[in-house]
Amino acid sequence: MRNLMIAVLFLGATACATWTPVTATAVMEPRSDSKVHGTVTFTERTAGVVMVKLDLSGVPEGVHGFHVHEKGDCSAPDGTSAGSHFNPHSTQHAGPNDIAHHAGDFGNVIAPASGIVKTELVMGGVSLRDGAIDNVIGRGLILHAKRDDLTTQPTGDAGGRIACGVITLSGGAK
Ligand SMILES: [Cu+2]
Ligand SMILES: [Zn+2]
Repeated sequence: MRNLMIAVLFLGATACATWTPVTATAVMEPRSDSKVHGTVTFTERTAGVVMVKLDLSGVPEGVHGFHVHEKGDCSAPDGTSAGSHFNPHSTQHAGPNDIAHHAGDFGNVIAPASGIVKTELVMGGVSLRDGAIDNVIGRGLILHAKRDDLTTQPTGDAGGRIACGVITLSGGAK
């Protein structure tokens, strides 16, 4: 009975919410002598579900770890200024589909021989909203040289940082 009550309350809240989509952009710049350029756009239409659209070029063919890092600081030539993976819940490193993972663990992206990566990811457990503990606005977005093995702590052994951008609000928020 209690569960039913909670479900009804939740549905009511969802139906009443007036939700303006929030959008953000990270302009990705090359690091560690790479040639990666492009943009990544974030859209949150439903609370806690963020579409992440990559539009990159110059990416070496292969599989590359992709994460939100805690600091929105891309100043270092090797991208290390962005710090560790964004981890507001103090969990272990894993993949985005694992129940427990860093909020910033976006898994891997695959680059074809053309070096052009146009793909869209759907991420839960992150937000673009002011005041949310898992808000990624102002944090660093990093593309790595190697595959994230989704296991090795605390980085996934994804190697160097070949692109970095700061996630910046671009629309929808007050
Ligand atoms: Cu990373
Ligand atoms: Zn991680």
